[in-house]
Amino acid sequence: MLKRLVIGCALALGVAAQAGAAELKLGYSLAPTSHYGVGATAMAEDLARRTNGKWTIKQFPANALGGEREMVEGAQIGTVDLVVTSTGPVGNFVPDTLVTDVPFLFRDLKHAHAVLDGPIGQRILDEFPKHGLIALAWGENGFRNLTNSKRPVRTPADAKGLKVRTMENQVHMTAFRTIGVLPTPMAFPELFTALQQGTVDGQENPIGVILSAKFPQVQKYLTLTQHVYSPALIILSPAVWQKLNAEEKAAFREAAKVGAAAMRRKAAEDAQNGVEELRKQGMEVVTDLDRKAFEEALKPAFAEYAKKFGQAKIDEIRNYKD
Ligand code: EAX
Repeated sequence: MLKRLVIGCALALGVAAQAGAAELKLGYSLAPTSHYGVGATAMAEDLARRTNGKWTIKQFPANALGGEREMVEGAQIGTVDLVVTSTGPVGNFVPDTLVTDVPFLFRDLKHAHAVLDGPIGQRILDEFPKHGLIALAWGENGFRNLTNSKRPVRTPADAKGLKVRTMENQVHMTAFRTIGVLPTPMAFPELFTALQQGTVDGQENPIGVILSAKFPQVQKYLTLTQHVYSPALIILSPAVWQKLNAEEKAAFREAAKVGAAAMRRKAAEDAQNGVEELRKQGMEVVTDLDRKAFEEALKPAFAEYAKKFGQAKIDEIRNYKD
C-alpha cells in the first residue's frame, strides 16, 4: 500500500515536472552587472512571479552562447530561448530594424523611447515573426561613443584613416566609410583582443558597454560622439512562444517590458556616471565634438539612407511627437 502510494506520488511529481517548471536559456554579450544583466534579472524575477514559478530564466552572460548574430540565429532554430541584443546584427534577420541604426536619428533618450514604444516601434516588432523570431520588447544599449588608441578625435578630419571596428551592420558601416574611417565589421566577442593586438585602432559603444567590457585597458581616447542611438531588443525563440497559452504570452510580454525598463534605467545611469569612471581608469575624454562637421561629412550617407529607406520613413522618426 505504502509502496503504491510512493510510486503514485513519484509519478504525479514526474508529470508535474514535465508540464510545469521550465528553465529558459537567456544569452547576452556583457557582464551580469551591465545594463543587459540588470534587465535580464528584472525580467526573470517578474516572469517567475507572474507565472507562479513555472517559467524561470537562467542567464548566460559575457558571450557564453556566442556573439549576438549567433545568439539570434540560435533563437531562430530553437537552441537559444531568449536573447538580449543590440540591433547590431539584427537587421541581417529583420531588415525593418535597420532604419533605427541611422546616425543622428534620435535627438535624445526621450525621443528614442517615444518612437520605439509607440506605433513605429510596434510596427517593427510585428515584423519579427515573419523572419522566424519573436521580439518581446525594445530595451536599451544607449548612445554610442567613439574610442581609439591613436589620438583625440574632435572633427571628422581627426577620425579619418582610423581603423574602427563596427557592428555587423550595413547602416553603421556606410556612415563610417563616408567620413573616411576604415570600417571593420566584427563580432563583439573578438573585439577586446582585436583592440589589444592593434588589429583595429578603435571601436564605438555606449558608456555602459565601454565600462563593462573593460575597454580602458586597451583604449586611451574617448570622444562623446553620441553619433547613434543603439536600441536593444529582447528576443524569444518561436520554439518557446508556440508552447505558451494566451495568458503566458501576455506574461512574457509584460515581464520583458519590466526588464526593458530596468535596462534603460541602468544604461542611463551608466551614461551619466560612467564618463567620470572612465577618466579615473585613464581615458582622455573629448567632450567638445564638432557635431556640425560630422553631420556635414555624413551628408552622402544620409542620401544613401534616404534611397534605402525612403526619406518619409526617416522623417517620420525624426519628427515623431508623442
Ligand atoms: O550589445 O557589438 C556591440 O558593439 C554591441 O553594442 C555590444 O555587443 C552590446
